[in-house]
Amino acid sequence: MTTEYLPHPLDATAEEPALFDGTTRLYMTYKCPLAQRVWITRNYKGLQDKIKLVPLNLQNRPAWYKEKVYSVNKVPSLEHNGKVMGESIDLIKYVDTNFQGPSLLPNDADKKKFFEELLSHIDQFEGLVFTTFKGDSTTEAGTAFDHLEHALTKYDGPFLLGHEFSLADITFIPLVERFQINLSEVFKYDITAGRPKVTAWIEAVNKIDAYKRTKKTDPKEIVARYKMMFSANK
Ligand SMILES: N[C@@H](CCC(=O)N[C@@H](CS)C(=O)NCC(=O)O)C(=O)O
Repeated sequence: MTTEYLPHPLDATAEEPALFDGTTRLYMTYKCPLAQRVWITRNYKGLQDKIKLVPLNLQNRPAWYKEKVYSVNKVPSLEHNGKVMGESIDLIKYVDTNFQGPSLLPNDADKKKFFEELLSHIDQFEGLVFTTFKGDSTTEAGTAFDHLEHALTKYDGPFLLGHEFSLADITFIPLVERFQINLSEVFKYDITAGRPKVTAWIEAVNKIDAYKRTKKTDPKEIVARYKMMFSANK
C-alpha cells in the first residue's frame, strides 16, 4: 500500500479552506489520541479520498477554526454535508454508519451492547491511569489494565469484540499506546506482564495497517506531555 501524503498542520497564518464546498474534512492533529480514533476509522474504511485530513497546529490555531468551523475549538471535528460535528466517539460511529467501506461494528446485539458498556467505562479507565500518573503507585493503572484483560476474555479475541477489529479497539488503542509508553518509561511498569490477552490484543492491533499509519507518538514527547499535565499535582 502506498504511503499517504500527510499535509503540514495549519497555523494562525494559514488561509481557511473553501469551507462548505462539499468537501468532507476531518479537522485533527496528528498527535491527539481522540482525533486518532477518527483517523483510524477513516483509514480502515478506505476513505482516504473521501475524507480529507486537515491537521491544525493547536498551539497556534487559525482563528477561522473557532469562528467558522467548530466553535468548541477542539479537535477532532468533521465537516460533512454542510454541517460540522465533534466528539470522537460520536464521530467514529457516524463515519462507520454514514460512509462506505467495511463495517466496524459487528451485527450482533450482544456485541453492540458490550461495546456501549466498554464506552461507559472509558473515563474510569483513563481516570485510574491518571491517578497513577499523578502519584507514585502503579496500583491504579494495574487495576485499569486488569479490567482491560478481563474485557478481552468476553469473546474469543484477539480483539475486544472477537475476531474482527472494531470501533471498540479504535476507542482504546490510542490511549493505551500512550499509557504504555509513559508507564514503561517513567514508572518502569510493563502493562503486558502477566496479561496475555492485553499482549495479544496489542500485537493484533499493531498488525492493522489503518492503525499503523496513525502511529505518530514520540516517547519523549509523550513523557513530557504527561509530566506537564500532572507535575502540578505531585
Ligand atoms: N471529548 C472530545 C475531546 C476533544 C479534545 O479535548 N481534544 C483536544 C486535543 S486531544 C483539543 O482539541 N484540545 C484543545 C483545547 O482544549 O483547546 C472528544 O472526544 O473528541
